[in-house]
Amino acid sequence: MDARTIKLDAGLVVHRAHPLNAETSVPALMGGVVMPNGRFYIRNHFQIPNLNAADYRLAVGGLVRRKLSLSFRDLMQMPSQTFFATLECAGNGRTKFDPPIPGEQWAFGAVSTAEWTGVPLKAVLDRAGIESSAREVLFQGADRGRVEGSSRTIPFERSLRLDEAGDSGAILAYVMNGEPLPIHHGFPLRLIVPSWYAVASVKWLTDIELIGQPFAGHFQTEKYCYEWQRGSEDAREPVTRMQVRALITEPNQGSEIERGDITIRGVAWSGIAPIERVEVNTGGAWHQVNLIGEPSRQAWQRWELVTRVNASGPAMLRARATDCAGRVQPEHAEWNRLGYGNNSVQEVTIRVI
Ligand SMILES: Nc1nc2c(c(=O)[nH]1)N[C@H]1C(S)=C(S)[C@@H](COP(=O)(O)O)O[C@H]1N2
Ligand SMILES: [Mo]
Repeated sequence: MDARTIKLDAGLVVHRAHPLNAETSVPALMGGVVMPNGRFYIRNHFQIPNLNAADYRLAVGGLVRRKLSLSFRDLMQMPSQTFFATLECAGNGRTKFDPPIPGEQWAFGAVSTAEWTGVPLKAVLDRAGIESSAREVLFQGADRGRVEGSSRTIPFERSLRLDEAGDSGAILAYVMNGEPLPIHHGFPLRLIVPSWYAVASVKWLTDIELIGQPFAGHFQTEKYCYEWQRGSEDAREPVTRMQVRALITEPNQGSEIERGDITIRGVAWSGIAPIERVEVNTGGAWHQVNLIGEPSRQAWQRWELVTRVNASGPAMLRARATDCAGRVQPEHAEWNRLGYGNNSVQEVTIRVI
């Protein structure tokens, strides 16, 4: 199997070419349960590494009883699992924070859903045998480069605590929507940690190391942490599971809609618990929408509402999701220094004619 370069679809908005960063346009978010691979948002910190499946090896080492070096074929021969999972960049919605925050300027489209197939992480860890002194699992990608404030070259690396890794249902994925994992999304192998902000889902995975101390690398402790100002103190917390959120995918911002019955559609998800309800406001009361498909903590659910709008002129549409753990989307998510987890209620203005 070769690395496939995907044809990027017109539904992608490219923010940067080097390294490639592109979000799914809001109209493209509409519709299917999954996002076609060519429209799936792309978030890269470094240049894309070009690995080939024939000499690929996944090394598993550190505090294990048996070190492993698994070929692509070894991995394909292990029992696999397939599921739908939504990936959302923790920076999705960053442009809606005020005051503005530097970093990739994501609107709402740094989120997509795919059907992933791969080997359960647990099966690989069981094969290696975890030593009792191990505390975390560290995942390393093949991509590397320099980050601000340092002259060293570093790899993209992230860790999970052993309890988090165990509970998460993570897989080492090699198939995305029935196709070999495209190069942009981590060919030949990537971690998928369902329900977590996608930074946890390390692409181009080449090394798994069991370590005895909390990992303190750049992408773990300098980035991907909420930093809130609380009075004179600073509060800090790592980005973990996705916050509850609904997006309106139809109608589009700025569109003209005829008076009468209008159809409002969107998606909603939460990494904490399945969605319980989504309510939509067109200017007066909140209306409960119809949720479509199966509730899941791992993947978004589509929703739809047909409602009457009689007055012509500008109208503001808002959608608010609540999950089964009782988390409700806030009117305004709390501003944080690096601009993560912005799940503020989205506002879409249309013109009724
Ligand atoms: N090796 C590697 N893995 C990575 C990244 C990266 O830059 N390098 N970016 C992470 C971030 S921040 C996100 S949001 C997701 C994006 O996955 P996608 O490009 O498949 O949408 O990959 C994660 N895994
Ligand atoms: Mo991200």
